[in-house]
Amino acid sequence: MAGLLLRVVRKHGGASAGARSLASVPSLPPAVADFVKGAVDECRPSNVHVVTGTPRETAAILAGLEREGTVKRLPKYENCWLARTDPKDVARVESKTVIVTRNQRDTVPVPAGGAKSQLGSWMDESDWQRARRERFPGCMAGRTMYVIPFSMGPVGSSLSKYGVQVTDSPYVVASMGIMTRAGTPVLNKLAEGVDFVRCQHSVGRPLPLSGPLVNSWPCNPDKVLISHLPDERRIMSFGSGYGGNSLLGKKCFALRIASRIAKDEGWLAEHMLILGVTNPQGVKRYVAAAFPSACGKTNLAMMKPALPGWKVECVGDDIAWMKFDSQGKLRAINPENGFFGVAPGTSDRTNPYAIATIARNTVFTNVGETSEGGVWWEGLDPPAAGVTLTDWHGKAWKQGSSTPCAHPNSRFCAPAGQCPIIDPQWESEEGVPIDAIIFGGRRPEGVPLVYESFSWKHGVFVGAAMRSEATAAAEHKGKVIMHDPFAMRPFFGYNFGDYLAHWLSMENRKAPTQLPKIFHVNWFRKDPDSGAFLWPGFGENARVLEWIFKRCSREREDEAGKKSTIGWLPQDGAIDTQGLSGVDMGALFDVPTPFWQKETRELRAYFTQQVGADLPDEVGAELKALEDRVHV
Ligand code: OXD
Ligand code: MN
Repeated sequence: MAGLLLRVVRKHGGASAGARSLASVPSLPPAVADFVKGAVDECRPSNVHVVTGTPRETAAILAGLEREGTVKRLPKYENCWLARTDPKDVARVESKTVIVTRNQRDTVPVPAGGAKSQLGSWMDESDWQRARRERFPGCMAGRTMYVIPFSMGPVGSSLSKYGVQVTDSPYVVASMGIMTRAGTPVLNKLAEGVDFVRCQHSVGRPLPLSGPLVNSWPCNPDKVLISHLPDERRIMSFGSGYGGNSLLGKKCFALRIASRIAKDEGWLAEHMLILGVTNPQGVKRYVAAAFPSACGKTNLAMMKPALPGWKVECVGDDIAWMKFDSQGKLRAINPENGFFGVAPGTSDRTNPYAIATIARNTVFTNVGETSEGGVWWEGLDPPAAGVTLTDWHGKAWKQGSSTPCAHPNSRFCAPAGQCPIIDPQWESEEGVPIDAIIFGGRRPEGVPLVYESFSWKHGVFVGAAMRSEATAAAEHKGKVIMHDPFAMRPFFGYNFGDYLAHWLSMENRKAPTQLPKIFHVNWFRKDPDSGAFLWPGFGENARVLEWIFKRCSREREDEAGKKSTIGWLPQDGAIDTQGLSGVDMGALFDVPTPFWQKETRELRAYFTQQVGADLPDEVGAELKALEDRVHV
């Protein structure tokens, strides 16, 4: 079969949309055809389908998935679908995610004393070749290989980049169709000869199956390997059909590979949301914000401000590509075309605009289902009387049960354009101008609601020092406070020390440069006695955005700010608390010296063990200055 297909590929100068319609499909641009031919030779699918991206094609793919039992229609909504995965395939698998470079130090700083790097996983080229040989040959037998031409960013924008993903998962095709701009317009762009990232993905379950599938969800958990070859601009992912492991445009391309391209080309690819905020006078500013996974990025990106007269509009909820323009303004695009958001906790109270966004054309994965053919998860109001629930395993579920109805990392995958507050500029080719960068994390103690860095260098240090409670988005368990510098720990495409140097270098650009201000926020501080959150969060975070807005407009350094050991804090009264009751601003802004002494000791140990000689001197000097200020 594979031989036959290869002959077909050669005859047409490229792979085509499958045996059914070989004659009617345009041939692929030569570089794409070479890539596809290589993948066909290796994976030996029985058919090849070049994705055009038409609604009719998407409907046919979803109908096929429904027939296979991989997704079911949710009749309560228009064109919404539910997938239940194999319970062994529910999250990103960081322990099986690697970057392949000639030298380990190109990927990660070499940790002290033979410890394992927490800043990425390097794989040696020959080990990777062996791993590839153990996985890919013949892995698509009996299946269709889909060829997805896709664009990260609006097709034609100077900030966009292109990719071609081959995959044997129609679920991935349906999801990439939402998360990226995919299909014929991108193929036309590729025909101009533009570079593209080569993305090869297989669920790793050739036909005939060697064992039964769970939930009709093909995957191969024992053999999962998500590998990146930044020098070749190539991604090869095997064994998982889930989220960031398989929708290769997202974490693999838009962060890991793109961060490396960005370093080479002088821009930034970051794990950041982008939002526009307009004050009651109609002045608008854009900010980009980096938070570790599952810290409420989507909620902040779509915030409904509690402050009268203020407006927030969403450009993106997960990834920002940013580049200084010729006037020196940092311009950002959201390279994605959809939201792949964590469902539990999303409700009319926490994120009404997300709820509106996911009401149609959405693929849900591992959420609960109602007897009315709707979706349900923890955080939503209980369903109406008489409506029963089925959990993410497909079993009857009752409130109060000891297991959750929806998996904690269950997701919605919805078109960004459906968001009622999508920013009018969200697809602008030149990107939106960024005035402020915000870092943040889940810090139950010691870290104030908001502070501003003293300088760009200090801001880079603040990003490097980020820590947060662990998340359900990956396989970590429990509530440990993990280091997550720049919220990029799982997503760095190259050595973190070099990444810091790249950020620092923005200050020394020869061209005009207006550096954005850098802030740190913490919505998650808790009362040590009661354990309750000190800050109401959600729409009330607009009060913090207002202070940030004012700081960006300030004429004088000390306007609305007071200097503390860790950065500029709001002066008393500078944050509008009108209408808020029971909020202890004193506790929220306390900067306890013993806490910061411990924090700096912890940071020094982390930098010493994990970054070592690769830590730029400027960042070391910022740590020393903080130690001196808190008297370690
Ligand atoms: C995500 C993540 O899915 O950060 O966005 O894990
Ligand atoms: Mn993310």
